[in-house]
Amino acid sequence: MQPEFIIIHQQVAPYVAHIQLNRPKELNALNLQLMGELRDALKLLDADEQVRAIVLSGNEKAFAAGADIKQMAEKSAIDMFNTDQFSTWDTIKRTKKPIIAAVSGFALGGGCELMMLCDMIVASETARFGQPEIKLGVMPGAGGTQRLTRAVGKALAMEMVLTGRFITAQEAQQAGLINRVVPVELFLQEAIKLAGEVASMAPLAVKMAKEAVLKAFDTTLDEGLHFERKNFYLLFASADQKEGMQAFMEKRAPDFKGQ
Ligand code: CO8
Repeated sequence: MQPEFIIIHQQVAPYVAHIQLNRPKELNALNLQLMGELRDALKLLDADEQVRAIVLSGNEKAFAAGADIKQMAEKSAIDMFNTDQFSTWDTIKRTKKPIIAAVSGFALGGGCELMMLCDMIVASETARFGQPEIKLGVMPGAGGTQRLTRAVGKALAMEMVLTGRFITAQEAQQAGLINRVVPVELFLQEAIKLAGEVASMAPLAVKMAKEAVLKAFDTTLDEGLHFERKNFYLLFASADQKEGMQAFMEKRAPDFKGQ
């Protein structure tokens, strides 16, 4: 069945797929159906050998303005528990291929949290980031207190989470939340370019390197180093390691096959 709230663009660059959140009238508010469609699309692309990196965007006005408040407003705690919407987020988190967020306009609440689930972030000058849940009488629930704090530090995270203040793209870049800021007309193009660069590397090395970098967020230094070393050794079992090093010695570009 065709998804209703996302659009999947295949091969926007060699080995790069693009998923666009597409509920423009609601500023891409993340309702349960949209999140389910996104989870399913990412699972498919993660298994597709023709895809090596994924770009996730909204539109110029909004990446996503958060969870769908209208869908949540009347829910009880038990409804929320039974719906278990975060299992969708847990599946998205397990995507092995890198996801590059292309952000313009609002990235708020669950939208900011979804963006932080991505591996790199390219933002337009008009992007605004925030965790305004506090203004609704709740708090972030999809990683906002954890990933934001790890990215920007306690002082700014506390301020954003406790006051709901939005920060600009410039401030977000200075704080280390995002990779780069570009003029609005270029945000998608730049994200695709960055994804294309990653997609030209050896796919197994990219996946294992992503896994190892993410490991840094939930383990000790010693365990992380051990994990890194195992992945490093494992890559010597790949044909692409032989090809990459041979190509270097022969002074030619490598031809990576993902094996
Ligand atoms: N949910 C539902 N509808 C929304 C949302 C949202 N989060 N954001 C905007 N909309 C709708 C508006 O209701 C409006 O619809 P309508 O035309 O039918 O009234 C339409 O989108 C356009 O919005 P505005 O008219 O408000 O546009 P403005 O440009 O005036 O304002 C803002 C833009 C500032 C972004 C404003 O819309 C706003 O404050 N939105 C809510 C932001 C917010 O509070 N987000 C946090 C939501 S809670 C959350 O994310 C919890 C996450 C935890 C788990 C995540 C699970 C997915």
